[in-house]
Amino acid sequence: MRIGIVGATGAVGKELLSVLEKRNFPVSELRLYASARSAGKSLKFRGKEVNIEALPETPLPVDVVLASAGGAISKQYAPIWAKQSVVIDNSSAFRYDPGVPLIVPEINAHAIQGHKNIIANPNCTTAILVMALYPLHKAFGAKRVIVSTYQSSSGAGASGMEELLHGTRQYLAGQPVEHKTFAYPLPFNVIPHIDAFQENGYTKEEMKVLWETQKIMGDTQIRVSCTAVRVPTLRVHSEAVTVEFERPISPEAAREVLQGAPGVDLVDDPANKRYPLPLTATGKFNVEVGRIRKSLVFDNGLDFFVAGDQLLKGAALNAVQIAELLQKPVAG
Ligand code: A2P
Ligand code: 11C
Repeated sequence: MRIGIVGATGAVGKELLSVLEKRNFPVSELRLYASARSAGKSLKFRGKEVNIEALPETPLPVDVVLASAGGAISKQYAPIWAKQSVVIDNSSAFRYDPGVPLIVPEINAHAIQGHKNIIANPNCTTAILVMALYPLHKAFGAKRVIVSTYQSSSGAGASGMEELLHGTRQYLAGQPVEHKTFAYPLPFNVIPHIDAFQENGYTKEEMKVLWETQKIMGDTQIRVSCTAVRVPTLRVHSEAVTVEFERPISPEAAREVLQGAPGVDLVDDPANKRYPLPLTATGKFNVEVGRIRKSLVFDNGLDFFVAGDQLLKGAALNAVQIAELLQKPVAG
């Protein structure tokens, strides 16, 4: 396949190159696009330098566009790219369009059928949540979900990571900590504010977790309440999750389900200090799940903790997995 990466120099763009390599994706030709600032620079793919081009305003000469340059670029250009290519879009621009599939391949690969050349990749927080939630939902019927997130700086892109590193150096040097990407300095802080506040008091990031969980799991009845918090890690989003199920559930039964779930690593041995961590989930394709215990609040309730590399399963890996689906017929 001829592949184009839009936003190739960004935090997700760089991971797309690495995931295509690691999964040995059949790339016949690779085109890299970014802003005019990056035109003329290059990035390495399979040992060769590939030139970065300024994004043109025309359709792109590729079979698949992997887009990760933000919602505004996708909104403006995806309909143009879709004339000639299948667009796998990492932004939220088309996710809530009923005609656009929103895909996590382990969960709803079938929904890709009938796509009209734009396929949406979910928000990273949602993708990591549903990897653990969906297998449990299938087995026990999830009704209500309460999530608190611990989201890394790279969720805000390369500038977020840079702001955390730079700010940490400033803090340790006793200097004032500058910030632009985040509402407050992030080093040695946590910030309960990701994306814009909505009329109902939730942020857009928090509402995305509800909207997208319902769409991916194909269940508009499931209720999800999220508190999204930025923490000073470089990558991996972690989430504390409480779920009330329709049917009785025990930690043992949940572990049995998650043990066999695709894309999930059960890391749940607290006696030996084994539980999900950004430290161990960084760079991993699978999402770690642990700290599984019976809820003290809900009958048929379960508490657990997930940690997933949001640049991978939450973005680049999931996008490449969607491109892999395009290569083979999907069972209904
Ligand atoms: P550039 O590096 O040239 O600014 P991140 O999500 O890490 O912030 O990355 C955003 C990506 O989107 C980068 O690759 C960035 O390229 C790219 N980008 C930003 N603005 C544009 C634009 N106007 N046209 C094309 N790509 C853009
Ligand atoms: C963050 N989850 O951590 C956001 C970034 O809907 O694709 C991803 C936003 C999105 O800031």
